[in-house]
Amino acid sequence: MRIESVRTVVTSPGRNFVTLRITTSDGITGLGDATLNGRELAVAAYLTEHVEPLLVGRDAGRVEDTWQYLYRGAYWRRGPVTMAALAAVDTALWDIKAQAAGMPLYELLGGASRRGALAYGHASGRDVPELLDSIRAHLDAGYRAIRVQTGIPGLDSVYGVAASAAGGGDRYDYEPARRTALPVEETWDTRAYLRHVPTVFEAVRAEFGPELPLLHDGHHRMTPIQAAKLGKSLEPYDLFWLEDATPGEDPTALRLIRQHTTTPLAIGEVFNSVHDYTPLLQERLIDYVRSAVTHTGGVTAMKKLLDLAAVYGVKSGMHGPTDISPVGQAAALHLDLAIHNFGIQEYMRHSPDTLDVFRTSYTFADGLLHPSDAPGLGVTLDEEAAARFPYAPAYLPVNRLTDGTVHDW
Ligand code: EZ4
Ligand code: CO
Repeated sequence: MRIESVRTVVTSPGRNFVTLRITTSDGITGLGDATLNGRELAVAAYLTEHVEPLLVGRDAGRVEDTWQYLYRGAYWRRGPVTMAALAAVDTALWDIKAQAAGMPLYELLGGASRRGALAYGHASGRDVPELLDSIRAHLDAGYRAIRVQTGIPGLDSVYGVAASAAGGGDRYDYEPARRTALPVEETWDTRAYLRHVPTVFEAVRAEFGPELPLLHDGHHRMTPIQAAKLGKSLEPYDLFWLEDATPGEDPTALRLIRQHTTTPLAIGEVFNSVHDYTPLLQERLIDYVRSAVTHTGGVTAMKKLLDLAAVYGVKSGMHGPTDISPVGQAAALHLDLAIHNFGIQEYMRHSPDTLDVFRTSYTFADGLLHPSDAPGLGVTLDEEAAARFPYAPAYLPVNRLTDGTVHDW
């Protein structure tokens, strides 16, 4: 079975997505997600100019060989653009292989290890009453684990807090993929954040009791000692994890946090290689791996990374915001179902327009996601619908401290 044609599809049903479509001589079509939020066209150009011509005519069944060919063969390896492009090729080839076998992908990865993947949703509120409403709405929508993000007194807009959290819907609207030529700027104050967050968790535990798994995302904004302090002050509220406490580039930061707190740590949504994790795993500095299939070289690379994590007792917690396309989300769900060291899966519902372009078969019931038993990934791309939503530049916000200094967002 040869690769006959390859196409990179950029579509924007509410937000931008980059999808690789590979078609074989047998007429099977495989899909891979290559979306890199705010830098979409860099990946699209990498695929169109430097990957598509290398794929046509290759044996579609040689997944590992193609991965190595594109990774080692590029000489310039790693990095978010390269690894997202490679992820899309790899995922599309797995999709094809599983469809050719007539099986859902998770069967090729070893078969199901569980009934479904525990999902967590994103509750948020500008203040505590709004947050508690949002948590209730998520529980009503079926979530059995909840990420808690909150407004900070004195700050206008804060990462993770829906602008219209009133009513507590579980639809994403807080990370505006705003169709503007320039990123929006926000103001940040870490000391105000550190004072406020423990009071919020105290209120949430008082309302919902000790059992509900609660998560929180620090979004790379703290210094190591600030993160250590937050982890310690949140210990009474028994978090499932504290995510991205410090910027991802510095593994030694985690060492310092770990010396001070038993709050479990998750990191890695901006990582793109197993090599970003090796010191963190070997020194037992983290508890959850946050990478996405989409940003870490595909199913092949994620499986190897999670197998290495398993050696150190570290579990998966794959990134699943709405800037991972339904194709990337489905790929994650097949891995979630198959691996032994599954931890939790992030899940934000995509918009109706997105789900018109990407026809999914995965299900969410009783707090658990399941990729479905459709052959392959179980997602198809409606290219006519995709063409109705042309690309528009959109950026994540940029942060500044109150004195104007640029800060991590
Ligand atoms: O900000 O995916 O845990 N989830 C996150 C996300 C990221 C976005 C960036 O594109 O941190 O909401
Ligand atoms: Co995050």
